[in-house]
Amino acid sequence: MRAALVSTLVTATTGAAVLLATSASAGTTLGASAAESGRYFGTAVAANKLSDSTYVGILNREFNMVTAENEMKIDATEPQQGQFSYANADRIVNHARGQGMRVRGHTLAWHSQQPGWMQNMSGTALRNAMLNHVTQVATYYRGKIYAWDVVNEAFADGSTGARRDSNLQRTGDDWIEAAFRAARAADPGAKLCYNDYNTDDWTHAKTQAVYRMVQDFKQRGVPIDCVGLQSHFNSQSPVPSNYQTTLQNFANLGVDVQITELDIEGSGTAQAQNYERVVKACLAVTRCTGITVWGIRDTDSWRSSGTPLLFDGSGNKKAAYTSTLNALNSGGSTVPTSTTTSTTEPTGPTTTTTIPGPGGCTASVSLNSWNGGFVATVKVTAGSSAINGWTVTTNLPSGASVTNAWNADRSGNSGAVQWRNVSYNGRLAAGTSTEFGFQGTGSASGLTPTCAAG
Ligand code: G2I
Repeated sequence: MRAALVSTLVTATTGAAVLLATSASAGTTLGASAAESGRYFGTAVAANKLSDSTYVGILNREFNMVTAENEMKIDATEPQQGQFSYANADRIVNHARGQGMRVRGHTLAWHSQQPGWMQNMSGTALRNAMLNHVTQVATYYRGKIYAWDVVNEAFADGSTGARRDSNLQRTGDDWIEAAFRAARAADPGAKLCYNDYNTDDWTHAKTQAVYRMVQDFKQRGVPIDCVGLQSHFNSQSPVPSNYQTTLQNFANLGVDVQITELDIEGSGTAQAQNYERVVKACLAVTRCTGITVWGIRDTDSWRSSGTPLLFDGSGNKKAAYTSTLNALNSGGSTVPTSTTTSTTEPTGPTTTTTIPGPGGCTASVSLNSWNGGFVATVKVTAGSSAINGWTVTTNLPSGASVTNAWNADRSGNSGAVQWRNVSYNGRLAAGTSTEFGFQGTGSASGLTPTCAAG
């Protein structure tokens, strides 16, 4: 009798241990779950809500990427020509980075939310003002932005596949590529995205037109690294059945794909199922690198009456939250540890190497090289245990030296250069990653970083 009881207890204990092990392998927040396949999960943030403790509590707990909802737009950052204003954007960027979150920059060139002085400009003066804006803002935030929405919403809706008419478009068709070139020169370590809405259905003329532009940019060496699909869905604009096809077709052009402003109007099970479909479509596409929802609580949304987000007005998780988390935990393709970004003047293939380090982390590098210079993006990934800090060593070939760097402290600038985490990116949960980068002169081909934890 006594023996039987002990045996039952052991069985129960074993069962509990198995359950714990199962739940420990799945993330319990959106950000952690997305990170398990190398992706991020982000949200739009409004600076004036950073004093709302419910809002900030959810933000810090759930998300690992942030987009300023309005604070980095042209009217906010250059309200008077030549006078730049970053206070509200800085509040968001500093909050995000202080929490170890990354930042998407939204947006450098757009027909909307232009300050009055720009709305009234045209021709060469406007083109130059736009390029100066791109250069100034991207330079100010250089090294702090994961991806820029360089150009936003430049194509017309409807069946024409034409560019949207705007003062920027009237400066000449090449305004988009000029903006991308200026952004690359100003912030060479950031991914550069084209971002738009109504580009989710593969059969739509607008989707096809954006696709052709990206294809053309890739063929001609215009620097573009990613396409953002805003993905604002409701009953007039539902999640299309070919959504995954659209994501995959853009990715096949050699760019990353990001879902940049997701919201889906509705409620209950129907809304939850739509979120699940969108998340699963991204997870199925290797180069779909992350998802951002356009706000935290329904009451924070630009379409609040449609209750399109993952938390209700009180900050409670909705059914859509649960289906999103479960979908993120259901697996899917893993984002490659390194992605290649384009350069204006490529001189050879990008080199990517992964070498396991001695203690608990690995590092891989993605190089953008041109004649006489390079930008290296290094990805540091924790092994099967969490780490509290890391040191990466890069042995630069002779003649190469580092000119500037971001997201890591450096010792040395040639030969064996050591890189140490900074305050906000040393702690990495098991299997998660962070990136730092540096720019240099000479050639860094064949770079093989090693990583040590601690
Ligand atoms: O419209 C939804 C999004 C479509 N894609 C580009 C995004 O940048 C855009 O975001 C929205 C913001 O969510 C709104 O918050 O962009 C709107 C403006 O185009 C933003 O609305 C503006 C209001 O129009 C202004 O009256 C207000 O002063 O928000 C401003 C700040 O609250």
